[in-house]
Amino acid sequence: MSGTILITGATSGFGQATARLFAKDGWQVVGTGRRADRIAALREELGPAFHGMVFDITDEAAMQSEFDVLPAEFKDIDILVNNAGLALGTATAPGVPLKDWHTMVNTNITGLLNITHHLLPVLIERRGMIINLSSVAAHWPYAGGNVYAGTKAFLRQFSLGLRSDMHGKGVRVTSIEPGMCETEFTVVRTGGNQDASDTLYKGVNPIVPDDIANTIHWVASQPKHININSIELMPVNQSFAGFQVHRDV
Ligand code: NDP
Ligand code: 8X3
Repeated sequence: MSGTILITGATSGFGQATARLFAKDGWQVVGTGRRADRIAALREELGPAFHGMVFDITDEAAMQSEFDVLPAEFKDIDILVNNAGLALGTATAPGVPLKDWHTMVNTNITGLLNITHHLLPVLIERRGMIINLSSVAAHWPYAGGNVYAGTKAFLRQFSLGLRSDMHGKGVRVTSIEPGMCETEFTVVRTGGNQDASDTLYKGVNPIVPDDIANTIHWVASQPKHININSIELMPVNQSFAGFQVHRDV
């Protein structure tokens, strides 16, 4: 099976690994991101099967401009992977700058909605697929997760709602909900602190980007009568803790 896949956030982590895997498997790949140098490097690496789009996903006009010049051979998009996203900070709610909450909502929700809405007609026409990158944070609360976790819970529920709305149209929708995966995620979350990222993942044997790319590929490879609604996956070394209890004494 092959076709055309559009992956948001292809300049790093899950998105980059997914672009590489699908290109290797013979797909036409459209990859997006803000970092033009990374998009150019992917084009160099993957060749003419890759088309890059450089825009900030929160900027609807910039997104539209890139679609206006999308070459004909990349227009028939079969799969949208909504992957671009970020967490900012690990502080509890009172300590988080409001602008960080806005950035997470604008990126993980509003930007994702813009591109999804834009591509729904072609995805319906092609009886395509939408794969959304949610998170274990959608299910399992932790201190410091606040708005990031909220955006991922939105995405999980939005995926289920889209499934209902696509009823009878042959469009498949999947929510992928990973736990700890070592990418640039924690470097971004900590404002560029590579040491904090290295410390977080040390000894965890975390998920790696290729694991998520393989999961996305597996979802995309299912027969057309099967919809994978959601997949939650974690490193073996990450699990659950109990409730926290504060005593007023
Ligand atoms: P990375 O930081 O490695 O990659 C994030 C990608 O998102 C980059 O390509 C980045 O591109 C893109 N991106 C971020 N903000 C914007 C923006 N405003 N406009 C356009 N693109 C943007 O992280 P991951 O690969 O780990 O994360 C991918 C997704 O998976 C995210 O949605 C994340 O929430 C989710 N996730 C991650 C987990 C983890 O533990 N790593 C676990 C569960 C879910 P650029 O900077 O070039 O714009
Ligand atoms: C991020 C997953 O486990 O690092 O979406 O909070 S985790």
